[in-house]
Amino acid sequence: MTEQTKERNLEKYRRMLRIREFEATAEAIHAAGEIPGSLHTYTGQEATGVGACMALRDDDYMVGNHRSHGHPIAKGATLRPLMAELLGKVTGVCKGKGGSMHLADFSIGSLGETSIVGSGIPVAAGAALGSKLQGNDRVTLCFFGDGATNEGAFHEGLNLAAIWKLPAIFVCENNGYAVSTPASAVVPLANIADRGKAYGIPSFVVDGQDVDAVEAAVAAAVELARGGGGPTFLEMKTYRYADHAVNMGRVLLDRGEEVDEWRKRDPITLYRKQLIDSGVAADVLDRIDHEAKVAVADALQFARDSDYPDQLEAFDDVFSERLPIPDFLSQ
Ligand SMILES: Cc1ncc(C[n+]2csc(CCOP(=O)(O)OP(=O)(O)O)c2C)c(N)n1
Ligand SMILES: [Mg+2]
Repeated sequence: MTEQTKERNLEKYRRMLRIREFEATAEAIHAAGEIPGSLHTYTGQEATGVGACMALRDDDYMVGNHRSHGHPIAKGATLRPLMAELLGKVTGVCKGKGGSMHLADFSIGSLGETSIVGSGIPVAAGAALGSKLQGNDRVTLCFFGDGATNEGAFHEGLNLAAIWKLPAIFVCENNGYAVSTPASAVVPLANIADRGKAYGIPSFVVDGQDVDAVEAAVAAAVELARGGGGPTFLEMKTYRYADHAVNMGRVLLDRGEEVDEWRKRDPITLYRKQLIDSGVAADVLDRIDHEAKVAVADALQFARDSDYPDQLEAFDDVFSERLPIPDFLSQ
């Protein structure tokens, strides 16, 4: 293994650990009342985000969804503004006005997310169309869940990408459920990848627990898209350990021993073993683990120390005309 490959592998491990630690911390402080609203954790799905983003260039675009804390971290975002955004602070990546489901960070090509399931797919097609019209070679990668593939926006977005041969990569993170509905109950196919094939898009099933397999599949898709060959659809088989979201009311779903079964193929445990088998010393990995904890603790401290936005700025940075500030706010 070359030194460059080793460094790259350690970076994948580092980003997966950062996501896991970030999510554990977010869940804990949410329970303590420090984060308003709901929180959809990404724990268990780290390899799909990290493998995919490691195959992108820094200036490539990425579009996420409601379960997207992990995606910007996977693309290399700094943690402080992300954590501050979760806490609604002015130092947040969207100045505290977006929150958990709106972590847009243009500095790393993250075009953002929305809570409307499937809505990122036509946005990604639009970004890819923009690159094509501008004649640059940026690609756009879009993350969405299995549930999103039942939305009209999915089908419209894929069709446009196919007929216009857009430089887009569609990554379906099939974690088996949409809230409490099993994918098997609403998708009459063994593989959601078959939906991409129906649009004439090269489509593949990928082991979403294997970060190297994910990276290789996305790298091939990137090469095709950059070379003008059009979109690829990748279905990543993965799993979320936690409930759909915290603070949305307990969704009654007994997954039995399924969670434990998936934990046996935990993406971080698997990768750690793989790295050790390839000759990486355990203490090198332990140090990365420790650094991830320190980085997330630092981000949390930064977020806690930051101010809330001034309420007079509520109408800044929005597309609509500025509304008159009500008297009770301006006093
Ligand atoms: C258009 C729309 N329909 C329904 C919802 C409510 N909702 C929020 S998340 C979600 C499930 C999405 O499942 P999936 O796409 O598989 O993503 P996952 O949560 O599993 O990552 C639903 C139905 C919504 N936000 N938007
Ligand atoms: Mg799902």
